[in-house]
Amino acid sequence: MVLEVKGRVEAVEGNQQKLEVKLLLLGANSVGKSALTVRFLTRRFISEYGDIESVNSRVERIHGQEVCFNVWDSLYTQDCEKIPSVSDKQLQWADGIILVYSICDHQSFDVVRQQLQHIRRCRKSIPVVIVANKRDLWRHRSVSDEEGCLLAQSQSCSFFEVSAAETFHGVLLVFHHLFDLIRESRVLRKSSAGMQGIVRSMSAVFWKKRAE
Ligand SMILES: Nc1nc2c(ncn2[C@@H]2O[C@H](COP(=O)(O)OP(=O)(O)OP(=O)(O)O)[C@@H](O)[C@H]2O)c(=O)[nH]1
Ligand SMILES: [Mg+2]
Repeated sequence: MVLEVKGRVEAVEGNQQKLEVKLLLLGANSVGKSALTVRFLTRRFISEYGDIESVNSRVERIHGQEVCFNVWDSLYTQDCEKIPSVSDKQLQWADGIILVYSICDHQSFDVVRQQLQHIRRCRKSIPVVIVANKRDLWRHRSVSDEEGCLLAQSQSCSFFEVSAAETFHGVLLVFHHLFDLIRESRVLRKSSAGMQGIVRSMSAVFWKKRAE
């Protein structure tokens, strides 16, 4: 069951704008999507999380600005027909995506690769961060950090290796980095919409003059 939260609002409180971002966590089973989410939301690692899909929020102040993070911790459907297990609803909802795999599970890396291909087909320029989780289990590593890095580079994503079990700060860095990417992409969208407006008005003037 998905607990829905309020839609995107940029509320104005006093003179301050409150930014709202929607982050979606995807990846195979048991890679640590819930562990990363709970770490970010509560700073805690509680080891067992159950299989509940949910959207939860946390408000933070970043560079003096209030930011509301809405985090959708998804479930991976094992139905082969549905691979890559990313719904249109999820893709339309999200402002940014965290793709998680476990460094001890090469299959989970393959799932991330498939999900990323699907995401790039549907939403070419959405900000994506790839997270290699369970770094503390490096003795059982089956995915090298070069593999993760190369995949990220080839699809214009960022890449982090973390351990939800070990540290809060590494996890915080991932969420803050994705927030920065989303903010940059919004600025870019606004300025390119502005440029398009200028080009449209200039060409209207040009065609009017030619017609005279
Ligand atoms: N050692 C270690 N274990 C982790 C780490 N992150 C998660 N785990 C463990 O991995 C198991 C699965 O973690 P979850 O967060 O439930 O994984 P998930 O991706 O949400 O799994 P599903 O919701 O079932 O798809 C749990 O037993 C966690 O305690 C980590 O960084 N290191
Ligand atoms: Mg989970």
